[in-house]
Amino acid sequence: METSLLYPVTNDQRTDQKLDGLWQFKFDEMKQGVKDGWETGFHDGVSMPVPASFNDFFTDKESREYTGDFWYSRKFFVPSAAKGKALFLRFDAVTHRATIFVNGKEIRSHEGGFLPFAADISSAIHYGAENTVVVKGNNELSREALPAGDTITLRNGKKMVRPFFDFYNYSGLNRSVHLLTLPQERVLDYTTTFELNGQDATVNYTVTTNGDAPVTVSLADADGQVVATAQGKEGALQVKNAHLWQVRNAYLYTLTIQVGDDAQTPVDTYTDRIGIRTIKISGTNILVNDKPIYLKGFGRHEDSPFAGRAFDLNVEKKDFALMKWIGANSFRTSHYPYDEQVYKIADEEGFLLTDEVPAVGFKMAAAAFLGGLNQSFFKGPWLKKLHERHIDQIRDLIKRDKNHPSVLAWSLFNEPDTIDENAVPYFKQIFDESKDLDPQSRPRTFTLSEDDTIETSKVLDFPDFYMLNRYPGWYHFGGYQISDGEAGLRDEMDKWQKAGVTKPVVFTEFGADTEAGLHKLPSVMWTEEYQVEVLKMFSRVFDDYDFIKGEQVWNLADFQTVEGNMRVNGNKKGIFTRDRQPKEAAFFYHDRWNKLPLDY
Ligand code: GCB
Repeated sequence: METSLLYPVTNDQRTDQKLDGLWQFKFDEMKQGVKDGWETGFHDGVSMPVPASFNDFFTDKESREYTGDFWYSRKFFVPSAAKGKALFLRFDAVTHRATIFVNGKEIRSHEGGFLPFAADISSAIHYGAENTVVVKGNNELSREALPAGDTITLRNGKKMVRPFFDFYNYSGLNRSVHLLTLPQERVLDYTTTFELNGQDATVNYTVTTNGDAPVTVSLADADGQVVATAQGKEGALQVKNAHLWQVRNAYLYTLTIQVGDDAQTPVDTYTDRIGIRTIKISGTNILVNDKPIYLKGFGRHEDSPFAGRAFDLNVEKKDFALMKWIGANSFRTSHYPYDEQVYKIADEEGFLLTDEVPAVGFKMAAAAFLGGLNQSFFKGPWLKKLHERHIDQIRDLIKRDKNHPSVLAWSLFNEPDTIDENAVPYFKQIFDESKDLDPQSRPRTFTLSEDDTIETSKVLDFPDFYMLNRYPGWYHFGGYQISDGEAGLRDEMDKWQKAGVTKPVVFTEFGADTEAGLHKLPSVMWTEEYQVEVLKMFSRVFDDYDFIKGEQVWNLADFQTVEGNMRVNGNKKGIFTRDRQPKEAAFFYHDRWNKLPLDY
C-alpha cells in the first residue's frame, strides 16, 4: 500500500510540476536495457508523448502489439530553491508495472497499471541542475496480476498478450507524471465522514501527518467563507444550514488542513474540495442523503483514437457533456480506476460512480471469443500472488478515492467465475479484508455475468447490492429471437423476485454491437435500429420490477478491443461512436432518461 496518495496541489509549501510532453522511448525485446545502462538515460530512442499509450502511434503491427519491457527517459531540472524539501516523482499510472531510476539510481518499483505511486527521489537529486528520470515499464499479462490474462510467444518468437477480457491492452505512461516538492513535515492523508442533523451537518475528520506539529482544519463554502474550524488530528466540523452534495446538483466545500503552530506561516497546507452527503443501502433502495435514487448511465472505458487509454481532458469534457445531455447521473469506472481528474469532474457535476479495481478476467472461459480456456480460475498456483495484488489495489483505490463525494460504491471484481465453489474462500478473504477500509463504509459489490444467477452463484451473500451484466438480444436470442430473450430475462427477474430479493439490483451491462450508419428496415443485428430495439426491450423489463434500481448501458462509446471474430475493429456497443457522435440509441436515451424521476 502507498503511504500517501493525496492528489498534488501547489501552494506556499508544496509545488506540483507536470513532466508531461515528449519523452525518449525504446522497446526492450532482448532485455538488454539494464546490461546496456539504459537506466542512466538515453537519446537514441523515438520521441513519445506523455501521457499516452504508445500503441497507436506506430504504423507497424509488431510495435503496436509489442509485449514486454519498454523504457521511457527524460531530463528535468530541479532548482536550488528545492533544497531542504522532500522531492517526489508521482506517476498517475504506468501500465502495468514500472521500475523508476533517477540519475541511474534505482528508486522503486510498482505493480498495477491504473493507480498512482510516488517515488521519493530526494537522495538521488542534483540541485540547480538537470536530472534524468528513466522508467522501465512492462505490459505483460498473467494470472498472477490484475487485469488477468496470459502472455504467449508466437512461433516467430514475438510475445503477445492473451487477455481474459476484451479491452485492448493499451500500455505506457497513460497518465501524467508530476515532480512534487513537499515540506518535510506534512499531511499524508485525511478522511471525512458525515452526519446530517436536520438543516445542519457534522463533518468528522481525521488527518494523518508524519510529525507532531499541531493540525488545524477549516471548511469554506462555495463563496470562500469559512463556516467551521477545528483543531487536532481528529475532530468534527459543525456546519449550520449545510448545502448538501446532491445527485446532478453538486455543492462543494473547500477543506483546508494546516500543519504547524503559526497559522501565518504553516509548515504544510493541503486543500481539497469535498461534498457533504450520505450514502446508504436500505432494503432494495440506494439512498443518497436518505432519499432513494435510480441510476441512469453507462459502463465506460478510458479510450480514444490516437492516445489509446491516456487520460485526455478534452475527451473527458466531451464525455461529461454527452452524459449530461442524455440525462445520465452515474457510471461505472469499468474495468479499472480512472484518472483522478475524472472523479474531480464527477464531484463537480454531481455524478455517482461505482469505482472498480482492475479485477477483470477472473474467469477463463469468459473470453471464449479469444479462445477461452475451460479451467477453474479460482484454483491454481497463481492465486496467492493474485490475492496479494488484488487486496493491495483495493487498499490503494479506497485510499485514493475515499474523499470524493461522487464515489457511490466500490466494485471489487468484474464478472468473476462465481459458480465455482473455489471462488467462495477467495471472496470471503477479499470481502473480510476490505471491510473496514472505507471510513464512509460505502457499499461493496461486483458484477455478475450471465452464467452467475440467483440459482448458480455461490457468493450472493457478499455484495451490498447486485450488479448484473446481461446480454439477451445479443450474445443469445439475437435478431428475430429477441422475444425469447425478453421472455428469458423476465423469467430470471421473476426468480429474483420470488426469492424475495432484499438488496437493490442494478443492471450494469446490456446492449448490442452496432455499426454506426448501418440501417435496415426491418432491422437486423448490427444496425442502429436493432440496437434501439434491444435497449427498448431492456427498458420494458426494468420498468416492471421495483427492485431494479438502475440501468447502466454498455457502453458510453465504442472502444478498441483485441482482434477477434466477434469484434469489428473494436467493441461497437457504444451509444456514441468512438469519436463521440450519437447513434440512434442516444436519442432514445435522451428521451427516456430526461423524463425518469430521480427516485424512479
Ligand atoms: C462483458 C464485459 C465487458 C465486455 C462486454 C461485451 O460482459 O464485462 O468488458 O466488453 O461484456 O461487450 O462483450
